[in-house]
Amino acid sequence: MPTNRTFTMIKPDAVQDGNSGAIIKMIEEAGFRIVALKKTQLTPERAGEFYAVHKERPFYNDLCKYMSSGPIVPMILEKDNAVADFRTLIGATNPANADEGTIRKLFAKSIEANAIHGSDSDENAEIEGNFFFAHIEQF
Ligand code: DGI
Repeated sequence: MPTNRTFTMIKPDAVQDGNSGAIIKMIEEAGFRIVALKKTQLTPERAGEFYAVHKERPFYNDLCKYMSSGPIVPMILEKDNAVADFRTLIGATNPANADEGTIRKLFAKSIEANAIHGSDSDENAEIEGNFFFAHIEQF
């Protein structure tokens, strides 16, 4: 049974461009409740840990560099069917393929600087949320 939480982070390009507020507004208007939220910055090492699953991919080093290049806004979100509905709201990884009205279509610059992350499974949502937030911050 799908859990009702997912994890997201607004990525450095979108934070830098001043789009955090507009993105959070879209998330709340889509019916997600914010369970946890902060502004922080990853070191390249911590970005590498977060994206360890992509270690063998050719874009891994660039991704870690990019994800540690500026502040990010990680969040835990709650809604029925959260993981799948949030992936629909953000759109395809490559903004060129993202549907109209999705967050990536509106705010992403490239396949790498694609504005926002969304967990791809309930299991990863839990792991990723715990990567950024202590249990007492998740309510
Ligand atoms: O779950 P997604 O974020 O949509 O995509 P993913 O889990 O396949 O990849 C994680 C991030 O890695 C993605 O948001 C941006 C980056 N990425 C994925 N594929 C490529 C990529 N970056 C580059 N430069 N080239 C790629 O082909």
